[in-house]
Amino acid sequence: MTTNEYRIGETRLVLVRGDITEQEVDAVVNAANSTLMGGGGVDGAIHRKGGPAILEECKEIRRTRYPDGLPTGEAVATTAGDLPARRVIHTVGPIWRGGANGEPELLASAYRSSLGVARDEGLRTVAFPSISTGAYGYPTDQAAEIALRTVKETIETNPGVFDEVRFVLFSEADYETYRGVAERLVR
Ligand code: AR6
Repeated sequence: MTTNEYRIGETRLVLVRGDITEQEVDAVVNAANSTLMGGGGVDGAIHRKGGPAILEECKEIRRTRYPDGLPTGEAVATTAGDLPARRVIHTVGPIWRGGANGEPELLASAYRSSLGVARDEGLRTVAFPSISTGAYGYPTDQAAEIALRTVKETIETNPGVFDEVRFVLFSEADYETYRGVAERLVR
């Protein structure tokens, strides 16, 4: 298996090439949209493999907490249904519109909020996909820079909270992009 491991204090930062739905972790993060009603890419795979219990809980969250949808950059947790993870943390990354419309801050917020939900629920191992770089069109090199910098900062400001934060990259090219940034930022 293709994998690279780094250390930030007591926390492992791991890059793996693989499928987010197969991760045996406390929480997998879903690259969702504001409706929380499912979609393609990571979102489609999570709902398909996790089964209907996830959508049922998303509907309840919409009804009770977010009638207008989950805002970009925020995160909520549900059951992971039939997935090997314990929980799914749904977050919404920004749609790329050229980069001058708050995209970097919103993407950082999606990572920070997801780790905040994990911390609040005591979820110590968390797996992320590359948020916003599929259907939402965020350039992968720029997204990797924000993802890794934000996760590193969040781990550093929350010592002892996370055992492992894992990035699960679907393609070899994405994996190499994240690895190149990690070698510079985390090494
Ligand atoms: N495991 C890991 N990574 C994956 C998987 C998987 N099973 N499937 C795709 N990727 P995307 P976004 C990669 O489009 O850009 C949905 O319709 C993919 O190659 O899933 O945040 C939602 O409902 C890419 O590198 O998320 C939203 O409407 C990365 O995951 C919208 O797409 C993210 O691609 C969100 O778009």
